[in-house]
Order: sequence, then C-alpha cells, then structure tokens
Amino acid sequence: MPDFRRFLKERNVFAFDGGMGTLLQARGLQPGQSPEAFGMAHPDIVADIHREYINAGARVVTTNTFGGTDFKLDSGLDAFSFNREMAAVARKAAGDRAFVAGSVGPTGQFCKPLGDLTFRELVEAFAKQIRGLAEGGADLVIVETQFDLAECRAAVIAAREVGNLPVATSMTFEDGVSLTGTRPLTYVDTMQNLGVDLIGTNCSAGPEGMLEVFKAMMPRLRTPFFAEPNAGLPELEGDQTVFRLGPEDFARQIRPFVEMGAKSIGGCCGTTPEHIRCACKEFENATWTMPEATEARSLVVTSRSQSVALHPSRRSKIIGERINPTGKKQLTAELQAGQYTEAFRLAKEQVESGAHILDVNVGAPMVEEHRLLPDLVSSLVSRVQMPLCLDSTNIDAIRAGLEAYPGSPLVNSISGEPGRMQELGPLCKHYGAPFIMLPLQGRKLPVTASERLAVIEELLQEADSLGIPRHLIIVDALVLTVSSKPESAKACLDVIRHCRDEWNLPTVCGLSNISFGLPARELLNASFLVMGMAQGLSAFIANPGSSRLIESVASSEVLLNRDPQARSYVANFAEWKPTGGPLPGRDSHLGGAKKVESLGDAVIAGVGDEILPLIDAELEKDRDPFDLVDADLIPAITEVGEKYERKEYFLPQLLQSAETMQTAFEHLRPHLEACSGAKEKPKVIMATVEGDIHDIGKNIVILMLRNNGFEVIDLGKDVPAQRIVETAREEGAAVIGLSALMTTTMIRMEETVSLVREMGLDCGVMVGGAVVTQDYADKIGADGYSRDAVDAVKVAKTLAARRAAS
Ligand code: THG
Repeated sequence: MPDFRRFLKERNVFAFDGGMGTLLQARGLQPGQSPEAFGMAHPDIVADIHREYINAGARVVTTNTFGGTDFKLDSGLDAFSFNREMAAVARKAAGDRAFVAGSVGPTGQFCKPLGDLTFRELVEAFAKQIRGLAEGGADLVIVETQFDLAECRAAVIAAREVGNLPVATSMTFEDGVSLTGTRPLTYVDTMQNLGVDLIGTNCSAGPEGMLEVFKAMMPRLRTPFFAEPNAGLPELEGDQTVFRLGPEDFARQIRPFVEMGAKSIGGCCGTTPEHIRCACKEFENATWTMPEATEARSLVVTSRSQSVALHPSRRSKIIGERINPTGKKQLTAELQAGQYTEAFRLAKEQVESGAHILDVNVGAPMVEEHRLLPDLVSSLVSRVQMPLCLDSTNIDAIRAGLEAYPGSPLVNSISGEPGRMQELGPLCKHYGAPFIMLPLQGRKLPVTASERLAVIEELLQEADSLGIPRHLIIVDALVLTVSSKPESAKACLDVIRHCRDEWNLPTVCGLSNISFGLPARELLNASFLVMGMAQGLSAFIANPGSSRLIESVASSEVLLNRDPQARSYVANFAEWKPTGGPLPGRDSHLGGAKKVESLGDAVIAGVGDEILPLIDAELEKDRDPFDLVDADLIPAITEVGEKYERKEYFLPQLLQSAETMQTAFEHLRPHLEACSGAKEKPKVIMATVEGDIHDIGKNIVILMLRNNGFEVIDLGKDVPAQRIVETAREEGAAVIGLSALMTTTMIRMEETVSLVREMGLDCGVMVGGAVVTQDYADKIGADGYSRDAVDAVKVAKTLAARRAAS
C-alpha cells in the first residue's frame, strides 16, 4: 500500500468501512460472546466481512480489535498476539486494495482521579495493543468511540511511543458533549496539539444528529476530518437493537458532511456494506480541499471541558499566579507537609475572580516537585474546569505533571539555558502541550529589545529543527523591574509588538515583576498591562483578585474593539462605583456557590475537605444528625443530580460531589448509629448481567444510590441471574438493579425478571445501560428503566416506596 499520510493529501473523498458487530452477529456471534473471541475462532468470517466492505468501495477497513486491550480481553487471549492476528487477517483480506486501520476502543476503565488506573498503566495497555496491530500490518491506528478525553489522549500518546504509524481519532458525543464532559471543539483543540493525522466523530446518532457535532468542531479545524455515524437512532425490535436508516437515506444524509469538507465517511452501528456502497456513490465525483478554519490560528490550552485560545489580537487572558509558594508562608508549610487545603482555596478564589488559566507552582525548599506537582494537578483537575499552567524548572516534575493532566496544559517554561529546548521541547510535543518560551540565556539578562529578540529567534530555530510546531509556542516578553532597569518596560513592549507583527506569535508576561521595589504597585501593573494589550499581549500572569487589573482589562477590551457592543463591559460594570465597589460578578465554575457556608454548598461544590468542620459546627448546635442528612445533604446531592441533567455538571463534578457526600456520611455514621430508632435503609442489589464485563456505569449508579440513603450490595459484573435473585431473597432486597452495555448481553436481563416472578419475590427490578431503552424494559416486564445514574436514584426511590406501601 502507498503511504496513508500521502493518501490523505490527495483530492478525493474516501470511505471507511461500516459496522463490524452487526455483521458478526448475522454470521453466528452469540449473545454474550465477545466479538474478539469470536473473531479469533473464525478469522475467515472476519476476513469475509473486510472483503465485503472493500467490494462496496471502502478504502480503509477497520480491524476487529475494538476491545483489544488486556483490560477487556478474556478467555486467555493475550493483547499483543490477538491484535497481531486480527491485523494480519485484515491485511491479508485487504491486499493492496485498502488500508488497514487498527481499531483501538475504550478500555472500560477510567484513569485517576475518575478511576484507579494511572495514566502510565493506560498508555502501556494501549501500547501493547498497538504493537500487535503494527506487527500484524496495520497502516494506521484508529482510536475510536472514545468518550473520555484523557483516555483518547493516552491512546494517541501510546501510538507515538510505539512508532510512527499515522493516527486517526474519533470521539463520540451525546447531545453535543462526551460522557465525561468534553465538547467537540475542545476535543479538536487537544488532538491538534497532539498532531494527529485525521480527526473524527463516530457512533451515538445517525448522520442528521451528528451534523451539529461536526459544525461545533469546525471553527479551529485544520486537520482532515471524518464522520462515522450510526444507521440512525437505535430502536428495539424483539430482542435486538436495530438501526433503521436504510443505505439510500444514509447516503443522502451524509451529503452535508462532504459539502462541509469532510475527508472521509464511514459507518458505525447498524451500517452495512450496502450503506458504504451508497455513500461512495454519493461522493465519488467530489473533490476535496481542506476548508479554511473560520477562527484565526491561535495557541490553545485545554482542560477536559474547556479551551482557552491565546492570540495576539484576541482578548487577553488572565493566568492566575497565586498557587505559588513564593512569599506565602501557609502555602509553603502545607506543600512541605503534602497538604493542599490552601492551594484549593487559592484555586477557588482565582476561579471566582475570573482567571482563565491557573498557574500551578509548588517549588519550595523541601518539596519533591516531581511527586507533588502531578499529585496536586490531578486533585485540581476534578475541582476546577479551567486549564492549568504547569510552572516548574524541574523537568521530571513537568513530565509527571503532563502525565497527570487530561488535556493540553500550558508548560511554563522552556528557557534558553543549554539543553532545555532539546529536552523539554520534544516532551511538550509528545504530550501535545503548548509551552512558554522564556528568552533567558546564561547569566546576562537580555535588556534591550534586540537582545531579547535575538535569543527568541535562536530558540525558534532550535524548536523548528526539533519539529516542534509553531502553534505550541508562546513567548514570554520578559518583564524586568523598572526601578532597576528603567528602559525595560519599553523594551518589553517592543518585543510583544515584534512577536505579533513579524512572527504572529502570542505573548505572555509575569506582570507584577514590572513594579518590584516601588510603591502602589497595582497602578504600575495596570498601566503596563494596558500598554501591553495594545501591542498584542495575549495573556498575563497576575493575581486576578486585583480589581484594578480586572477593570483595566475590561475597559481596554472595549477600546481595542474586542468586546462587541461593549457587552461584557456593560454586563460586569454597569453598577460600578468609583470608590471601588464589589468585584464584578463572574461565573463561578465551582457550582455557582460563591462561598461554601453550608453543608449543602459543600456537597454542591464537591469540596470534601471543607465539609467536616461544617458538620461539627451543626452537631454542636445540637442539630439531629438524621435531620442533617434529610434536610441538608440529600437535597444538595439532588440538586447536583439536577445540574447533571441540565448539563451544567459532568461526570467529574458528579463524582466529586458524591465523594463529598461519602466523606460526610463517614463522619456522621457514629452519630447516626448512636441515635436510637435508626432508620432501616432500603436494600438494592446491583449487578452487571452474565456475559457482560462493563461496570463503569453500574459503579456510578452505586455511588449515587449510596449517597441517597440506600444500602447497596454490589455483586460485580458477569453475574448469573440465579445468583442475583438468590441474594435478593436472602437479603430481603427492595430493588434489583441490572446493567448491561451491549445488545448481546442485555437480553440476559429478561432471565432475572422471570426468575424474580417465578420465585415470588416482591422486589422491583430496574434496568439500565447504554443500549437499554424504556421500550425494552417494558417488553421484558421490568419495573423500571433508568437513563443514567441520577435517574436510577429516582427509579429506585419509587420502587422502594411502592414495596414499602404494599
Ligand atoms: N514568567 C513566567 N512564569 C512566571 C513568572 C514570569 N512564574 C512565576 C512568576 N513570574 C509569576 N508568578 C508570581 C507569583 C507570585 C507573586 C508574583 C509572581 C507574588 N507573590 C507575593 C510575594 O512574593 O510577596 C505573595 C503575594 C500574594 O499573596 O499573592 O507577588 O515572569 N513565564
């Protein structure tokens, strides 16, 4: 085969293949049987399916290795040999007629802090899979159907560590957001920082439903892109989930994708060779050119849920400087003891004042930065939504921080010291992290603009020769103190302007250095900031709690014509008082709670460390511990659930709040047990049905149930109906909750329901999981269906109440 990267530059639109699972089922894959095991037992059937897709016009076929990491493979399959075998089957079937894409699906595990895995463990598992795929002859890797940005990123990084195969990625979005809270544009930003070859989206909806996701990806896309929609929305027919969108309608509905500039189209669940054949007909004469991104190219830093774009002529962004032990006794002492209460407080305070990015610096004497920085970073990412800036001179600390972070953090910084760019530059490229380039070299500070520009130019050349893309670079204009270097402010402004006009590079500076040693520092800082903004300063590191700075930025944005109709200015300052009124109300990203004053606030904000003193204070006031649960904690977690449903909160926030509840319960338990008349909690038996080994969804449901006053007995995954029902009888359970991810295993739910009826148990059965629907629940006679974890609590409450009343 020719080189896939070259193929991507050609002017055609090409087709991926369609669904594999559906076709395997039609050829004998049994319910509950894993497609991986089936493929190993029947390589001829897999090869046949590949050939059918190629005959239909697919130029790329996807290996039958979706669940091919050691986490998911069972029945004695080893990831390396399994993937090598399946890739070889595809390679042989494809010959020189099609490329082979090695499929890498989700592991079913979350990495820290959402789950137990470290990032390295995840990368190693993917790397083993990808080594097998490469060995078997894959031409590219397709990281697909991903729902968590951190995991998607881990798979891309693994592919890089294995070799130089081209990488395509594809995430799946529901209602415009992934399961753990990533939106399409942030996904695109993060993947482009990683430099993947092809970016797409697959599964979830049919082509029509996917169009909005595609549009949301467009503004900053400059990488060829593709879509693999399902054959419409899933519907239930008998025991099977079916996708009813026929080949012709499918082909008609993919037309707008090609018109928008898609490089490739394929199909996901329910699509067949006929769908691909019709789709190919639709675009066989189309000429492809990469559409222009509507938004100017900028440097973008991302978190799981947000992108912040830095550009010389767009709004300046504030990087909050306060998580830095310099001059802060309490923070220093805590960091030395490995504690973060003060760091969390500073994070929250800066978020509330409107910081766009938070700088995180733990450099203090007696602190092991390479341990502390990643640890603090991983705690911060589940507390604040905005991107972080990793500030350290210690390379090991930066590396560990890059591993702990789920998106593209800003690395602060790479200086001109000998060897820094060679070591850190490739590291930043590998992890897709933009970095601050600091024009410091040797002992002599470059004072004049031309001295600084000379250092910058040298560093840029070094970066070019290491293959580091310019869109990962932001220049520190190097603010020196005017009191000792009076000419330095102007030199700095010259550097900012030169970077904008000559190199189109964004710039940043540590603002407060300018005023060191002078009185009324805020005045100088604010004036310098305004001058810098006029020359193209893209971001500045400062204390966002300074109202003078915030006021200067907001008014300057109006004057620079970057605040249309002065809308933000009016919204924030209409009631401004010259005497220095309250700070403008900014959106809080910690659940809108301005200050954690009550138990409820603490649950909603998900701040476990703040809830204990609040509980003690309430108990001291002689509050009944049961009343604390009923009147404070439960309503708060209910509100968290509502925020989740309104998509103000995502899984990380939900889990954070649930953990805060857990902390509170642990603390209250002795008090609750001491009070006589302790209420008996309704019991729920939870299990993933036999044949199915997915338990993330079930575990989230369990967490939510426990936090809502249920006693939960968790039977784990792959549990036979007999065992579920027997446990329910022995325990006198009020509710049985069943989970299944796949259409092939969901039919096992029916056995449990019948067994419950047969044995005459009075407990209610509720069902849920990706492909389960209300229709299906009704059909098998289940007592309830829940859409997600929040819904499951409601259903369990109804079922428990119904049983209590009967
Ligand atoms: N460029 C880049 N990174 C940087 C700097 C820079 N990182 C560090 C620094 N400069 C910017 N950060 C700070 C952090 C704290 C303070 C100043 C700059 C500071 N601390 C007070 C003190 O020292 O007294 C404590 C006051 C407080 O409580 O906030 O002023 O130039 N790339």
